[in-house]
Amino acid sequence: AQAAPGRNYVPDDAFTSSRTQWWRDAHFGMFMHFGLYSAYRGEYTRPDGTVCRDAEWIERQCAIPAATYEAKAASFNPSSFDASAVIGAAKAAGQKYLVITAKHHDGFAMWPTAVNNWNIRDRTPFKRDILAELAVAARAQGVKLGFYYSIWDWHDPDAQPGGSNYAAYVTRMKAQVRELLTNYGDIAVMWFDGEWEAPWTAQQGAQLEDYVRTLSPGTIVNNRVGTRGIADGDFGTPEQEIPATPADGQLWESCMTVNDHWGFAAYDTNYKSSATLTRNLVGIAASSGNYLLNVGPDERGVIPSTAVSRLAGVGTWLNTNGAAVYGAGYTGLVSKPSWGVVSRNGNRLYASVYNWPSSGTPLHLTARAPFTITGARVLANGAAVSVTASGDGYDLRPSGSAPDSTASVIALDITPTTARSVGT
Ligand code: H79
Repeated sequence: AQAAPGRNYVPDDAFTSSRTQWWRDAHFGMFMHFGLYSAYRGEYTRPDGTVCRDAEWIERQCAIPAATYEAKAASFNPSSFDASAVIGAAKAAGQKYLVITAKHHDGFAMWPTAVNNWNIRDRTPFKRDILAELAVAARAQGVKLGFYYSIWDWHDPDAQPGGSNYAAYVTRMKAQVRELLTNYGDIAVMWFDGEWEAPWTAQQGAQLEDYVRTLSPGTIVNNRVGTRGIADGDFGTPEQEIPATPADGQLWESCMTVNDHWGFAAYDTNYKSSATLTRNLVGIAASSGNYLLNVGPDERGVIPSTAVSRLAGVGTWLNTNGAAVYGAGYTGLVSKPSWGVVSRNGNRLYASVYNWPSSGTPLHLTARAPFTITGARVLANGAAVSVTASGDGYDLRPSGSAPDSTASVIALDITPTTARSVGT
């Protein structure tokens, strides 16, 4: 959304617009960092034999000579890339959309762009159009598709600091964005990055946001297109964090890695557990945010199997407990309890219990506004839960042992309320 330059940020229609409804309900997407950097597998061996490690930043962090990085493309052949399997992994995880790095900071296009020859068709033996294959598979399986596009570009000569013709680069950027928004069917999300690097300006950000809106009015745009208050898209983008107090008048999405890197790094086996990923998702959804969880396919184009299985664990949990996430959001009705989180969808609260009580011990809900509970049951098994008014709220007493050690959900019917699945 845009506000006039110089004005303070004002909340926009993204909170309530039918344009963003699917995104606000979905809460969970897959981020995929896949590019020429993936060919390094996270390691660059210097001419002197020493090894430097990094992922999608490897060209910069390891000071790989430009000619060396360019030559790497001749051996980039991710022939095991299987778009149906990728989309299938997202579906199995319960993710409703995929955002793929069409172009990262290295400037390398993962599609056969007509704008330059720094792309997968002109430089690799692989040649296939990753984006087209994903578009077909995503449509077939009912997953929405978005593109990540880095405004910061380490390769285009006109985009370099001190370059003589940045305007020419911006023209090429827009031509690439046009390709992305017109050649692959409906594009659900445009996810820009690197907008903080000079000489990109707030005005150029506003023009680019306008450009996207004109070409594709339905596309949801992230805030890294420009500068807050001038061009800040539809949603904020906390990176590798779950903000404690996210409510600031803008939709938001936390992008986070499943291990410790965005791009593939063979040495990085520090995968988060399915339980951690699930609780991240539940907590984010209960604050009306989205969770964009990243995976990095390897040099063959294959998502590491550990990543796939950890994501699948989230999907298994969602198969039973998805009502606590999909279509749900923040409730101002109760304080956040110590034993879990509470989300809300209309006249139903979902108490996701992380620490299940021993028999008879109550889970206390502190009410911040008046409401009554007319029914309570455990989603996993339908077991009734005893509810009693207590002090500043209610005590819930479930019986038996926890149906799920990650999070067991108690659904509470409440009355009277105003339906509200997002809020501040
Ligand atoms: O695409 C992912 C990152 O590559 C990108 N945004 C996410 C989604 C990003 N670009 N820049 N930054 C994030 C911030 C810069 C971080 C840095 Fe570093 C710290 C650059 C150098 C030190 C991270 C750690 C990259 C290299 C080492």
